[in-house]
Amino acid sequence: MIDLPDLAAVKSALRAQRIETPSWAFANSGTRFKVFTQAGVPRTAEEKIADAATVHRFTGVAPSVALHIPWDRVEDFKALRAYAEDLGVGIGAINTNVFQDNDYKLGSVTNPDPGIRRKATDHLLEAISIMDATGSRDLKLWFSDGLNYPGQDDLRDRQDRLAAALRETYDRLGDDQRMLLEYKLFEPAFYATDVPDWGTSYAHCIELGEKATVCIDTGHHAPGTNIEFIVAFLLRAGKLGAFDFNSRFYADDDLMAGAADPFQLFRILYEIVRGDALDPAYGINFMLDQCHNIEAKIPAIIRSVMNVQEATAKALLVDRDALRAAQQSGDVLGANAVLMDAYNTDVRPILAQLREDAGLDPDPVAAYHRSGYQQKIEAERADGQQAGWGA
Ligand code: PSV
Ligand code: MN
Ligand code: MN
Repeated sequence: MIDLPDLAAVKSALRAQRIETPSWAFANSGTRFKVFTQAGVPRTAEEKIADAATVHRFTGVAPSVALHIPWDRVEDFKALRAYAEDLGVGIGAINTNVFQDNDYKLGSVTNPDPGIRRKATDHLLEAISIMDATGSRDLKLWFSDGLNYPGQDDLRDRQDRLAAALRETYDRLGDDQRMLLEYKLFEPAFYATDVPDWGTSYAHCIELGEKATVCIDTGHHAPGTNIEFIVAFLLRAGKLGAFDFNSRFYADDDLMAGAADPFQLFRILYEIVRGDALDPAYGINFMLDQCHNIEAKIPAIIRSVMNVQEATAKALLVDRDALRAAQQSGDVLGANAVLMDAYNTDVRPILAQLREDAGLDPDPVAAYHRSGYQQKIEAERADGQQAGWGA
């Protein structure tokens, strides 16, 4: 018989949990081989926000949507914020894009050409002005900068250029604003990436100051990387700021969170629970960063939110007293069994009950399909240019 921790505490932690959805996941996307377009996909930033609000309406835990600039550029960001708030969601992280311009072939903020570095840094500064208008707290930076060939550029000079751009950007942040520095081992550069790993991101964040923290995109590591170790280390150092959740089988697959390896998601969330970092007041932004190339987008995002909730519920069910006792006494198998007991618990009834208590349908995907929203957007969005990755 498994000794479950206080269920009321588990439920209240799950009620407080927040997951941020990415505007671009509602748009058309694909691989470099083909983009399969879907009916009803948003044409504008407003329509992406409307879809994000729909995900929140059925899940109750996704009250903010991250934007990507320039994909979501509008004339009036204050009006966009008001539009989102009217629909019951807020605008979350502002993601910058210094990877889709011909000028950035040899890099953005690390480019050897100072004029191109200026252009890239100005984009980062402009993103902070957008945050001023949207009320966003988080500036999310990911750089595609890197090298394809040994000798192509000076590895160390590029770190100096990166540090200078980050410093200028950091110094422009307001009191309530933060910088999230995302890392990625490879792609589009293949020999060397300028922010390849958590250690590089962490070192720059330490140098910058307390408003700079690391963003872990779960798809950005070498196969077999122990991501929960990174989580534990960064939490201990007070430098974990955000997640980009998604699943991978091979590379940066951007599949639904919790689909490829739910056990890994559980282990990550156990470290979050262990570090008392689940509560939104702690400040971690739990975002999704996904692309739904062949599956229906809104149900896939609802499913992803549910997968994160399920992994969280299991993490909260770990009997931490029993785990500690087993660890202290060197009971290897006992300690492992405590963790596995929680992982193997079917938490779906707890989450269904939680939703019913909150006045939601216990099955958000089925409720979405019944709602008629999909038919409505397919009819309403039949004309015009659909938004896509890069549009
Ligand atoms: C890069 O692979 C990345 O994970 C960054 O977060 C980008 O902003 C995003 O994907 C674009 O989809
Ligand atoms: Mn990402
Ligand atoms: Mn990625």
